[in-house]
Amino acid sequence: MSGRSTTSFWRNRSLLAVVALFAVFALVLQACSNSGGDGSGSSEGINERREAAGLQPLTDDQLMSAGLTYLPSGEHDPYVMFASGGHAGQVFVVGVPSMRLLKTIAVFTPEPWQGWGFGNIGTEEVLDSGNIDGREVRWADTHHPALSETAGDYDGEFVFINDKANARIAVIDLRDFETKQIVKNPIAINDHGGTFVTPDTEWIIEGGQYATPHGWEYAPIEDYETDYKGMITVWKFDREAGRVDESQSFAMELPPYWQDLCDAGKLVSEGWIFCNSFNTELATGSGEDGSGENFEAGASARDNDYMHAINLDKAVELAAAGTTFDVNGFPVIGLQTLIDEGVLYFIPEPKSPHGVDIAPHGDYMVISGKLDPHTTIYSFEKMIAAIEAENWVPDQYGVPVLDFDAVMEAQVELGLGPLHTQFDDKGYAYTSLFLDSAVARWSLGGENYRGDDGWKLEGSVPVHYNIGHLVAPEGDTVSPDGGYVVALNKWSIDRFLPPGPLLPQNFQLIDTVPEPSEKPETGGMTVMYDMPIGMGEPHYAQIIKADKLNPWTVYPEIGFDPATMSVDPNAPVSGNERIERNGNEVEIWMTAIRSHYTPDRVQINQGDHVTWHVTNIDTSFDATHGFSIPAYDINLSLEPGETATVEFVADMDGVFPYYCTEFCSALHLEMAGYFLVKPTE
Ligand code: RUQ
Ligand code: CUA
Repeated sequence: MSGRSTTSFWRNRSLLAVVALFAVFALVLQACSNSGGDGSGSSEGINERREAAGLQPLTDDQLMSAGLTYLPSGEHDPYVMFASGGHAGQVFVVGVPSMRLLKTIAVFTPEPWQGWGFGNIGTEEVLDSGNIDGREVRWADTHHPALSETAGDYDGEFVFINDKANARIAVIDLRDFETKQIVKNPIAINDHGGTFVTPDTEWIIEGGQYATPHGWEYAPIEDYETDYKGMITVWKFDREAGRVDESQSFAMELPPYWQDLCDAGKLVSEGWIFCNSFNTELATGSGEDGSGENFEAGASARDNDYMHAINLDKAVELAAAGTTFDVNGFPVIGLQTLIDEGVLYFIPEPKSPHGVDIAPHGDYMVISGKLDPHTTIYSFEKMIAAIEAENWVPDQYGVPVLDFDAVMEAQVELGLGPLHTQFDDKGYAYTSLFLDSAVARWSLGGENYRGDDGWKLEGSVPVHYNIGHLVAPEGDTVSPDGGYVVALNKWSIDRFLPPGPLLPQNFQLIDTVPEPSEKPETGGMTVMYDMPIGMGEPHYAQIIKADKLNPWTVYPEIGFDPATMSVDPNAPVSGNERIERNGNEVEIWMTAIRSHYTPDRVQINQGDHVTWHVTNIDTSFDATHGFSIPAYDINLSLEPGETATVEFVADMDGVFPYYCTEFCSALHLEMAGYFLVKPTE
């Protein structure tokens, strides 16, 4: 926070950056000319080698990009990006600036490498908690990861993520990068504006999307205006327990507009949340008979939709006082109560908006309308003044709509299809332009940012192609870092060898260190690196300083159960391995260590009910063991110290060799056992 209040500070910082960049250039040039003789290490030498390998020669700019993104073996990235996995239902962990995929965290979807959902009852229970009315749902459309925050800054303790398709949210503990909880929203069947956290992670926001009747009960579409409902749910997060506390969470009933992205206020605006919306037209589609307009046209007819500004502090009081009604046993504050108690206000926002992003000081709300070339910046202070002056007219549901001109601070024309915005440490903002396939860099005005120099476009850089979100290091916190932007592109078209007609998505790393004046054609920005993602379409991402993460490399004690994050007193440990039989009940306590299981032969009878506990008693870095049983669909991944249990009825007779799926030692192939199921007849 310190020192970010004066523009002269920014100018000095910019000057420093220019000087530093020139120094780097000078070094590169010097290195090139020094070693030009024998060719090795120079751009000439590199290009000779490239040509021989059938690659294109590099320009000096490209050589610079390569040098700024390459990490020699063993060097770690200074930043880590958590990216949604889209309809893969997972979360990707990527090093920045190397853009190397470090892990895919299994969340809503079974994933065998991590042994997620293949018999380990700890993981099955987490997945089952996301079942809907007793039905197993084993995919998700993850959209917006949110790192936990302390005082508005990422603290590296947890990541949350929503499932747009089924309105669920998940909690991932960053001590072991494992999912601990999935919560199904009891009133909505889909969501979008989640997850976003309040500055101290007391609340996790989940905004709705396609309105349905509460509890997704049937109601005729003709009754859309009265029976269909929008919603925002706020989940109470219990940091101590590392879990959402459903008993203290609640929702708000909203008009059946399609709520979209949300963001939490911070600093001056702490205690408020903001969500944009579309389909204030109340379009209901065209139907079989072709009457009515399809959603594409119907939901974008009006010039304005409504940003929802919600006084969260007041809503929390109302919920605590029980001023709610029940939907599926979940408390909901009614729309009329929200209006009467001054909790909910609307602010007109340009045509078909997408994304609301709160500036680092909490003073501005930035909205972009997909069908408007401007980004619109609203002042929180002006919003409060308009509320106090009752400068509003009610909408069709009686919600006060604040006067646009009274609340708007500035509009900056950026280009076509502006979507999402991130911030840096120099008072610049970056907005994705979907239709232009570009990233625009612009300057925030006002005393907290670039003063009189602000509210103007600095330039744009083309990206490839169809950018959705973009992300900058700590770029949505109270103290963004700057230096990079990652464009999360929906299409890659010709960027990579086509692996069939389903093409990878494309993450592009952009250098934002140079000032706009140094490279006016692109506002100072350069695309440095392309990273294909051959999995679900990622939406949002967040980038945290790597040194804020402090994960375990082995579990703290032998017999540790990740489901409870504590030692399981019943865990097998060295010396107590055994098989106990009690009629049809067979219970096995087994240990795994390089390179054997104890016991390595288990004989039972067909039809026995088996409870099989396994502990990895290895305690060294990276000494993971697997445990797989063929045909029974069982596969565990046991990190050092971890214990897990599988439970099943051995209804198939036969001989089933079990083995370790991780190449853990020279005698890994010998890390096996026989599971013999003797037929009953
Ligand atoms: S989305 S491309 Cu956040 Cu789900 Cu905007
Ligand atoms: Cu343990 Cu292979």
